[in-house]
Amino acid sequence: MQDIIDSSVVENENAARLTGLNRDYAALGDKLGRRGVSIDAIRDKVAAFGIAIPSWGVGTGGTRFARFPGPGEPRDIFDKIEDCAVIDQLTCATPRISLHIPWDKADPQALKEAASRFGLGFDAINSNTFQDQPGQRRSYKFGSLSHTDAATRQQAVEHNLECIEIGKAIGSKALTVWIGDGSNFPGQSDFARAFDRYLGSMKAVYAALPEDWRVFTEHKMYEPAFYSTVVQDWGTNYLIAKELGPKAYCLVDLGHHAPNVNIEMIVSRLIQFGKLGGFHFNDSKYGDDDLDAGSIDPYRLFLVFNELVEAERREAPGFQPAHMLDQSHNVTDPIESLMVSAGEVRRAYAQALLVDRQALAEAQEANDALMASEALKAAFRTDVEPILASARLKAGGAVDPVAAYRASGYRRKVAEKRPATEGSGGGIV
Ligand SMILES: [Mn+2]
Repeated sequence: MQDIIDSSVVENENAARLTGLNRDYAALGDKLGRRGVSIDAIRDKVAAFGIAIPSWGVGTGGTRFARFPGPGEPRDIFDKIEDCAVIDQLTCATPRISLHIPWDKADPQALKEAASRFGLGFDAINSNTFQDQPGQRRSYKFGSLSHTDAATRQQAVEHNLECIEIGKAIGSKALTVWIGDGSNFPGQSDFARAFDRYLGSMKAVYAALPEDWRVFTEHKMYEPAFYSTVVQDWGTNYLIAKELGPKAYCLVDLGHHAPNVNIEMIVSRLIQFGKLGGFHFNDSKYGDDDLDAGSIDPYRLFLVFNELVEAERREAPGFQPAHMLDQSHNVTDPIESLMVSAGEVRRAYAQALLVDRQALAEAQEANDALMASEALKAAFRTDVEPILASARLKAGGAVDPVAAYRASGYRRKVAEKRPATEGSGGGIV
């Protein structure tokens, strides 16, 4: 397996941090040991927790106002795969890439070879019927899978079928469908008829799924349509999964909810009824998926993971969620943001593993609200960084991925061979 960052850079950076890490790990291990928790067992679970990188995430994102690209932007999917390989080499947390079609369209064999050089595989494949592509016969301006015109719906269905074929060739096991369909004016769209048309289209997509595949539908409350969207919330998403059948699951993008919505409770409901397919992790202050995971509300991320760990512990039927980042890196180096974000997701997982579940259950049974809350807070307050760093080090990664990345000069080196990209125009990520 090929390394992109020179291993001597990583070794030097790690050597400078090794003594401190060992002391911190021993101190935390001692503290957890007094509670009957094995730090090594927690570290091994964290080390086995993988998060997929979306191919589009390694390019600088933007808004509809502007995009400000950085140096060395990836030119194509093969550059993106190399950037993803850097992230995985240093974090040892991101072994799979999630492709987006048609943005990443290339010879499937070449894609497989490029990824496997770095020990990477492919996660869910993403279809795109929210924008028009050059030469496309029919426009998605007024929708795709729910369009009033049958031929436009058929075109959108066929695109999803093509995504499944590409996915089969590269080893994906799931299709993620997010649509931009909706309306901007009250009365513009008949809610029920649009949803009927969407379900009809998705049934045709579902019928083409291979036996061992799953389809994830992703809800979003607004944008690009600003009055209504066809798949607006988890309730509609659940109806879709129920209508389609056992291979259909709901995908929860943390940013796609109204402010203050209790997302961890949605997660619990979907787990309880066997329809949680996976996540797009990110954070948001006002709306959508613009910010890095854990950057605004790490406690909420932890509360989501509290539900996931509980489901894992009780072996909830059908519980096999996919984990992916989906965020827009507008002002940072995307590689750095993705490394830090993968760490934040693992941090929430590690903290959730530390919840004293017996104490929590007892407090719940006794209606002791304060101690129930404290059971969660005690785990959340634990600084698990030594566990995360040790998991990376043991797997051959960097104790401090951002420091190793900066020391490597990777961005400067790729900027020499990748020409600067245009900064103007809106940036969809
Ligand atoms: Mn998403």
